[in-house]
Amino acid sequence: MTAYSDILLDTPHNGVQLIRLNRPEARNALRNTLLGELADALQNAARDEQIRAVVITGSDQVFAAGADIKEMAALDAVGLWKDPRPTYWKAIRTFPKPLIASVNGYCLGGGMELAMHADIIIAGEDAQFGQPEINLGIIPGAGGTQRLIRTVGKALAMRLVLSGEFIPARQALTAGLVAEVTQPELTLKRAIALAESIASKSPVAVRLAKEAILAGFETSLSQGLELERKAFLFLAATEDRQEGINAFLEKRPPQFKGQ
Ligand code: CO8
Repeated sequence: MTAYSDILLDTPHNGVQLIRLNRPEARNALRNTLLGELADALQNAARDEQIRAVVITGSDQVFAAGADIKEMAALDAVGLWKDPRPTYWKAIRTFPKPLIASVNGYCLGGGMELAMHADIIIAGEDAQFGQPEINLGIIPGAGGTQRLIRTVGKALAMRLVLSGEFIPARQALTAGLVAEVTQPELTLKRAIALAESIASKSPVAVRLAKEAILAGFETSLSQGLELERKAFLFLAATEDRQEGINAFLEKRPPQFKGQ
């Protein structure tokens, strides 16, 4: 397995790869090394048929405190333009398998944008979400303004981005940012259990479901319905669909193979 410095990879278990952000001294600030390693790990996970879902987590105190302010402060406009970060973000954005963020503590700036790249966020009661870039005289730069309005609507997106105020997990749940709130000590356990449950489904159906839902973010309803219809028809030709139906009729658990 590749050796990384800023992330830790657990041995995949029950089809789930756990990735831990691991820069405690900098509150998991997303320096280039970290984002590059994350992109690389996800690209490997995308190729590995044994891995059917990925969970990303931070520490008990912080998911990630944002971009690495010290690293980015050194970059002028041309430096930012040449920076590899957009390539890393693209690799995270296009990861085709389910990605679950398990969030405890601070989830700020680029850290919140990373969590929003996940398909599902599970948050501990202690989690705090915020886009404090405005306090630095800048704005979110990894999709924060766009994903927030599509996820929580204009009122809260404006409040978060313009004021830099944080919101607690419960409010993030009500706003639709977070899928579920847990006791802080149970967050990772729940995220892994959910990932394992998803990993036991047909990987083809899961992949197409993710693709169809994400398409809903950026396409018209009629185009989205068309895409869903085609994916639905495609799945009719898979062995997994037959296995799912047979298993139901035979009153046994299905064994999906991704075919
Ligand atoms: N980048 C770099 N280092 C950081 C960051 C960060 N985002 N966050 C914390 N650190 C470092 C601190 O500098 C400190 O280092 P040192 O020990 O060398 O002084 C160490 O981590 C510990 O930090 P604290 O003592 O502040 O830890 P606390 O547990 O008391 O507080 C907080 C944790 C609340 C998370 C606090 O650290 C904080 O507010 N961090 C910054 C949050 C923030 O503003 N995030 C948004 C970043 S901006 C962004 O994501 C997008 C664009 C960035 C471009 C910047 C260009 C100028």
